[in-house]
Amino acid sequence: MPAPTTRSRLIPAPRLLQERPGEPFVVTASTAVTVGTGSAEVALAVLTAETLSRWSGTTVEVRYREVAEPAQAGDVALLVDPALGAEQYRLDVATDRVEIAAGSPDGLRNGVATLLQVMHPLDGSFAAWPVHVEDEPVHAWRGLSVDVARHFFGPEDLRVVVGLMSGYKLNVLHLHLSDDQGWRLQIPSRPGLTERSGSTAVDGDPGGYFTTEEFEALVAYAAVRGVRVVPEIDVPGHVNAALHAYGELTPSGEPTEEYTGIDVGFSRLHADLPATEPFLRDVFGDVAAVTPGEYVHIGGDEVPTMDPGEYARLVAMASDAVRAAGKQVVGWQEIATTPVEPGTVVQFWDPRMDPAPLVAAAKAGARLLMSPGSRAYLDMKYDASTPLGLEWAGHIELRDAYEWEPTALVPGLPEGSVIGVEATVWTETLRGLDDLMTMLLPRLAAVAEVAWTPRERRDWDDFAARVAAHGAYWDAEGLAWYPSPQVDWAVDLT
Ligand code: TNX
Repeated sequence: MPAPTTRSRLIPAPRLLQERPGEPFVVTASTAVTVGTGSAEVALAVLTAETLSRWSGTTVEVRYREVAEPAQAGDVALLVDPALGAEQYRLDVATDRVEIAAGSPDGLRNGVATLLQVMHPLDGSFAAWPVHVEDEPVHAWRGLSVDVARHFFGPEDLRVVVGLMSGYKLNVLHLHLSDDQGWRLQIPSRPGLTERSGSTAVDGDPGGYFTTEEFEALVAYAAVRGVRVVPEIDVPGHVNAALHAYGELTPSGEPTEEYTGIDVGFSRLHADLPATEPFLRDVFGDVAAVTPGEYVHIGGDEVPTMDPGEYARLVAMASDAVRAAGKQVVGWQEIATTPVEPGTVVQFWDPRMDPAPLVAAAKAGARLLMSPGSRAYLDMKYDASTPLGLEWAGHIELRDAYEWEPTALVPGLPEGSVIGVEATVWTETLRGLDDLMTMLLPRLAAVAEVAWTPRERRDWDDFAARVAAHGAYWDAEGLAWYPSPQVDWAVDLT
């Protein structure tokens, strides 16, 4: 029976992979995940043992090592090795043991993700062919942004998204938590935001929102899986949900009507209203309080009617509020037209805009996160016949989502200013998890490889052959996906 080669399946492609001779490592009743006593390593070991148990139908235990010792027969050993970089790992699968060494728990998690991808069903259990992998990512920020404002996606859906992300070594979940159509995170200092704007959504569909407790639970669930949550409150445009909840934010003092259409660019804050700055301080303070991560996203996109001076004042107010709460600022690329502080993360999205301010911001110390609309906007239709999605940035077939280089998008950027890659999925047309997954899969796997794998190791034909094996996995997980005609999905993995 021909076994699938490990080479044919791994996404993202690792830097070095050598297949070794010998019989496969099989999960049995004597398999144990062994680990040191650091809390992050232990949480990872427990999760790994759970996954191996579920897949193999055998109970895999966790064993703690008080002192560092080499892997014994039967072990899946997780070892922290300070000689390796934080996200770097080494995976060795031998017939009788597995060893994963990494510079930190994040690196160990990367190694586990690779191990799980090289496993396959064998004789009623799960097995991995002997292999040696040495690997580390090109980019530190490998993200997915999900718009939970146009249509609401709650904790259950987002746990599925987080699971999928961690399998592809994506480590940032950016949540677009507010927009014209709805407000999705409870803000204790401004309860009206979710009370009055939590239940609306595009087309009058049901809305919803995260209580602070639900949000914190999701953040913790994601953290164990190596995914940091970056919350976005979009200002100074895209704010009708806020104006509907608090009339003091409008010049007339009257709240606006709720909005359930999908136009952009009509709502805005006002720098001169006395309520505006305290609103920003309260909201970003409360958002920061439920965010253990370093970053809070202030939005900043698409406010075409505002004069540049007022726009810059409002971006500065929001940025100051974020920094006062101890967090670093992330914003859409338009904020680069204002003076941004060094270290600010500027998110490129619209290739139609003049790149000069981005280059200037990067030269002044900003870091760039690459989300090009025509490659990484996974709410774009695959082709003209895709029933879901939008088309403003064109159609994005799988190959389009794969064949691009993030550091080459904006000419003239200083070396090292690109910190990463983020896919986005906007939900004007997407209702429910199946719609979301149909747009994400298979393209999310492509963007994940762009974010992880060096350019010289990426090859479309090779990717297409590997991704073909993932369809069966998505089916097994019950995930909806789009069978792109660019791939021969009919691979036999038995
Ligand atoms: C542009 S990306 C937007 C969103 C839309 C999206 C639809 C960005 C910063 N703004 O408001 O939902 O296009 O693809």
